[in-house]
Amino acid sequence: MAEVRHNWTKEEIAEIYNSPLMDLIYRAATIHRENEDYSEVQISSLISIKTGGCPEDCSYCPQAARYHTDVEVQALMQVDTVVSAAKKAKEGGASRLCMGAAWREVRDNRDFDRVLDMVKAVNELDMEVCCTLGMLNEQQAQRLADAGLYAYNHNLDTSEDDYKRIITTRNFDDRLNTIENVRKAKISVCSGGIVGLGETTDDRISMLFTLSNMAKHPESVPINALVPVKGTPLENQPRVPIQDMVRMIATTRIIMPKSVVRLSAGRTEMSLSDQALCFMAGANSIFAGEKLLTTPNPTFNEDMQMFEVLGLTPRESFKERKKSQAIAN
Ligand code: SAM
Ligand code: DTB
Ligand code: SF4
Repeated sequence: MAEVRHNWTKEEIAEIYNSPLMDLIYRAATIHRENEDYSEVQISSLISIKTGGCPEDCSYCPQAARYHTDVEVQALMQVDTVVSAAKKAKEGGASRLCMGAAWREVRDNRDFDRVLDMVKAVNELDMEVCCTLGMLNEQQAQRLADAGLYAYNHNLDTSEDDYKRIITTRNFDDRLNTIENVRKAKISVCSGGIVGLGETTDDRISMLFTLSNMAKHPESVPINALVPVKGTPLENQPRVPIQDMVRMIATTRIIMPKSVVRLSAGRTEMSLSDQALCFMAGANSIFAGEKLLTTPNPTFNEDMQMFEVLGLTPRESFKERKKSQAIAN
């Protein structure tokens, strides 16, 4: 059984990342197959509950107010709309609903109260509820936990050194603080990054170093391929070669063997065989549904056909919690 380590060095991670591709995939696949449910893929559905008009300057993001993109600003959704979308996602096979808001941070106002109501309502549908709302303080994380939030997504996106090139309106430590607040409230942590921002291999390794040296690894690690959007500073970035995605996913699987690794944004540009390589390399989660937050994603039907071809099955909700309860009883 692969040991869960929290003391990986950058040199060790670099050696894994740079190993011959076939060896790397084989090693990651071997570790992944030690997990009893290796053919199960966790399906999350994304919903943008508040779109665009964000004050931050994340250079990849179509929702930043300062860039001129085609994204239309939309105020916070009503609870009913979110509940209908959640029901539809559940029927399509999603076990988790992730609600995203184009906010820099959560404020203690009526909008936050409404998000708490959304969390309660989706929880009642027996779905894992996830939010990604920007920065949180300890009290806000606790209020989300009390409402029944299962997971919180807050990505590092790139390395500490590269951070200022990508975002200037907050710093890397702000990100780590929010993750710490989420941990303190005992909410499951979802944190990963983006490949294709123009970062170096060292930046990728350094980001994985930060994640894998956390006292507890994030339960989910999303690996996004940049979706270059017209109007953002990164609009002309070339698409990430598939081997880079595979290297990132395999390295993540090897150094965080028990985490769920999510093949996240960028799947519309990937063939079935590209994605098969990612699953072989240890990816065991996807975002499903025809839209991510503002950009396209494969449809549920396309994904179900892919699962059929690859012999993969959707994972039921609350599996981790059920597993630990079974052990405790
Ligand atoms: N505003 C909150 C925040 O930044 O934490 C939550 C929403 S934000 C859109 C969530 C994540 O989406 C970002 O951290 C980033 O990793 C990812 N993302 C945004 N735009 C992207 C793009 N064009 N391509 C790939 N990933 C992207
Ligand atoms: C994550 O790691 N990727 C998702 C989710 N967490 C919130 C977001 C991807 C966004 C891609 C660009 C868009 O659709 O706006
Ligand atoms: Fe705002 Fe989040 Fe987009 Fe950054 S990534 S501009 S914080 S919505």
